Amino acid sequence: MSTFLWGTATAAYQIEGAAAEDGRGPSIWDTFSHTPGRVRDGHTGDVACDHYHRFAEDVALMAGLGVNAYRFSISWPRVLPAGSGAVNAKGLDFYERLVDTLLAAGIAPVPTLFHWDLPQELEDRGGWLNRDVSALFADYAAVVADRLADRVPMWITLNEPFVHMAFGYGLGVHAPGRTLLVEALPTAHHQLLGHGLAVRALRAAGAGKVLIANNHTPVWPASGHPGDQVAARAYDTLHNRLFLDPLLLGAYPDLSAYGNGMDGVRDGDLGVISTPIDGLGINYYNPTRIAAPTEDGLPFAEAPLTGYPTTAFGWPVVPDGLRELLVGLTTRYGTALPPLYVTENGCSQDDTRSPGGTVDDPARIAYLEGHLAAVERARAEGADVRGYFVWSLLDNFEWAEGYHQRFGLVHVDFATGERTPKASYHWLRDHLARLS
Ligand code: PNW
Repeated sequence: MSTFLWGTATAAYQIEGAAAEDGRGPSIWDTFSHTPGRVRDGHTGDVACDHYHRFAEDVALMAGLGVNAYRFSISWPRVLPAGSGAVNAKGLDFYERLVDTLLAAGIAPVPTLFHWDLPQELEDRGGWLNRDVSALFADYAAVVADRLADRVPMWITLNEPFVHMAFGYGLGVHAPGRTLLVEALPTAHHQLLGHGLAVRALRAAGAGKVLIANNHTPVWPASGHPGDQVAARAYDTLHNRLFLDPLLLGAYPDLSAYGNGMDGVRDGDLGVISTPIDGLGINYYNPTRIAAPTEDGLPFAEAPLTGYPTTAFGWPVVPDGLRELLVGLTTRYGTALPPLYVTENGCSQDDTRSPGGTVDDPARIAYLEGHLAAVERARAEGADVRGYFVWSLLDNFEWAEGYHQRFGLVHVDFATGERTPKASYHWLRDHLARLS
């Protein structure tokens, strides 16, 4: 797989639906979305895009787009309904059907093993605050690899352990809805430990390449004032270094801005976490502007980043931030940095289907054009970027926003499940055709 990977990305809970079908167990996102007040308008992933039943149509859409890779995620509770113990063969069968359909279409399957849908039973045992979950994650990785390692060329262990820690355990805006602030830090260590153990389990099962997909951001101090500079460094430590230094350098960064730092690190853990990987997945959405804290609690405050176009989410559109990030990581980590893959990049827009059945999304085309050019500039400046995956193939369940944020290249009518390729889909198809 030395050719550049062009793909789209999705995640199980966001698209599959079939939440209670074929033996799938509940995850923390089922619990969270069914708790009133947690997700906008009470939306849930019960049906979502019904991809569980419509996956063949979705693979055909990707084939029509001309991509050579697909990043999806495997639902842990579909494979192991209680998180550990009994294997649900029907769950594995589904992913085997998906993988075989992709391969028949000439599309490389790139599964992510954990995209936030922890089996509820493991949350009941403390979730990622419980160190035991790290080893159970590796056991689950081995179960999936036993079935699929012969056909899957590239694996991703975790999706965005930073966002899962910060939103799920720190701020409570994602499942499992805990509000622990800095007390959430052990979930970083346990996720990273789970990653390292899973890398080893995957290799033992004969898996191909193994990556992790991190969410990273360029951190911009709000001003030159020392307080803002110090806060920006503290934020960079939490969002970027905490999830890369242990992986690539075998050591945690200085976490003294976060109280007692990292509890619960045992001898040998960092050796496991820094097990070599074959690539680093980068999910990029926007830079982050940081100012000195205004109240007690965290050592930084997020400041608005104005003067840029915004997505429907209100996120600033800053394509050059992707170049800055890719080149900045290359400079920071040097030879310790494995090849880079942009595993997510995209935007939500208020896309509507016209009576004629078309979906015009010029802002998404401009977004993609800008960010693809930024990847090219990064490569010209020495960043070893080997792939780019658009978030997302389909409009889908956007976590706490429910179905309100549409990120897809393909429009989904959630009442009927009908798929309509947007203008951006046709644009990307033509763009990829020109490259080959
Ligand atoms: C990612 N932030 O989440 C996830 O991997 C996807 O599942 C999600 O649909 C996509 O980005 C769009 O939100 C993020 O606020 C959530 O920095 C929040 C942030 C970044 C990424």
